[in-house]
Amino acid sequence: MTDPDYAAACAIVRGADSVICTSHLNPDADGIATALALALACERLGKPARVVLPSPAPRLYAFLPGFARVSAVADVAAARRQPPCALLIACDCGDRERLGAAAALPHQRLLNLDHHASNTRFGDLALVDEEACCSGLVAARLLEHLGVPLDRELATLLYATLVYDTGRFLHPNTTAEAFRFAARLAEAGVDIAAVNRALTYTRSPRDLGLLKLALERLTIDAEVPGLAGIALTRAELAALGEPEEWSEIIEIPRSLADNRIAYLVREPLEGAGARISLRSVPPYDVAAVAAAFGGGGHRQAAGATYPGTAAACLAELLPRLRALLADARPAP
Ligand SMILES: [Mn+2]
Repeated sequence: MTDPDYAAACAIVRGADSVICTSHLNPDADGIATALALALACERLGKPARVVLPSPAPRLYAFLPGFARVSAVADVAAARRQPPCALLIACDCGDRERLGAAAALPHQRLLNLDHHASNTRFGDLALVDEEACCSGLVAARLLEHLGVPLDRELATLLYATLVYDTGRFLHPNTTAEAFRFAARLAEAGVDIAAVNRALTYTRSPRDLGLLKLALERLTIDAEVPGLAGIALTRAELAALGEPEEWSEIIEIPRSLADNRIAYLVREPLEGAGARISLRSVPPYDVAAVAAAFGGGGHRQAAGATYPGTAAACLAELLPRLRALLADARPAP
């Protein structure tokens, strides 16, 4: 792991006369708000900047400053038709494939700004800080190098990335640095309670219907303590429709006392296969399990896509998770 080269990233941004900021497929608050913050900062530097995502941004993030400017490209052809830019900045995206159609946006150079340990270092420059609790913190450090001061709008965007990626200051990435970052953002004028409300009280009646279904499908593993999860089939989801955001469903198994690994396996309504989401407490490295399925992520939060049904996926996934729980010994 090499130290992130902020000076080099700064030079790339300074040298670009137009910028597009993007993020991964099914972007979350860290990806969207980091992209918005960087676009806003580029404009403060006098550069035209756009935010173009590979899939639509969930409406629940409409409170983010500048959200109305976010657009999405439906496919590679639509991406190729976009006006070209000098610099494409990929935010919070661990590998090129996760950029989806956004990888086809016409650009001269690609800056990969991220904090995933599994980042493949794609692009002309990889500004990857594995120690950072969120991509927003990497963006904040880049803004410092660029000499863009934190105003209320920028700070609100960055605070949203921090609250989201730390699970409201709950996950192991909630470090002293995370709190220092929060304090700086609060001092810049963020309405902390308003952002927390906007990121927390977001459920629609359909979301609650899905929570009900997920609770009914909760399985506490009979073989290994500390393992629990939920599997949802396409047929089960068809009546409800997919939520904009899946992240709270896996919180159900995770919320069990003494849970060590939580999983969610779901068949998407559109397309084949099943999506795997994994969460763990240290020292259990679920990124390694996700990697075995061609995915990636963080040691304590990772995901992958499986080519078969949810049932077939569980048949392969559960033995691996049980083995991980049996093998790993907590650090002394
Ligand atoms: Mn992130």
